[in-house]
Amino acid sequence: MFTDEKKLKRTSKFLSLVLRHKPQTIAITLDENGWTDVEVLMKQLDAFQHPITFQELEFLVKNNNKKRFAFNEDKTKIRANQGHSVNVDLNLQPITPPSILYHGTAEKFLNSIKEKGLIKKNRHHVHLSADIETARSVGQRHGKLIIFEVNTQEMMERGVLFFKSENNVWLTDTVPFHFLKQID
Ligand code: HQG
Repeated sequence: MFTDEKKLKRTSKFLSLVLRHKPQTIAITLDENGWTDVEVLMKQLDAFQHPITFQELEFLVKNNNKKRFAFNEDKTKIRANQGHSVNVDLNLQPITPPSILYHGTAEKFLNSIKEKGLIKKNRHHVHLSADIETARSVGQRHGKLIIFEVNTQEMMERGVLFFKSENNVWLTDTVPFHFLKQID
């Protein structure tokens, strides 16, 4: 099956691109909740030089290191669990987060974050994690790492809403700077 780790990673990245950002790359569409038809997806992946069998797709959904994708119940549809820039409604329900969450980012963004807080840029939400390790790996992608502790307790008390994606990424709209404490 997917013994080739490199192919797995490459396909996962490509799926992230088409299921979160640019479905038009392979001429597919996402419905308002982000779902796309599995058969059509496979046909188009094939047509655009990223062939994948259904068994491989199942393997990828199940074993993806961040559980980035999900099937519907009968596995006729698939979507990304979070991270979209296209306008989809994932029907996320507000939920109470732990009293502290973390956000890893790069030092080069610090001045702008001081000014504007954490903003979502292209994505639907600011992404936060329950553990420092995740924050570390997310932040390192952008440059010299800094890590913030987010005072979610106080944000909650002020009525800010939090959501959690299927794959346990904590999401919120913005985080004003005064709720952040740099810890690393
Ligand atoms: C930064 C991965 C300047 C923000 C991860 C981040 C995550 C600001 C970058 C998911 C800013 C945006 C998302 C401000 C925030 N001024 N920079 N005011 N506010 N930033 O990639 O959180 O692998 O859109 O700190 O696991 O790094 O794709 O967000 O550094 O869950 O599945 O702007 O992506 O998941 O970068 O990562 P991103 P992120 P996947």
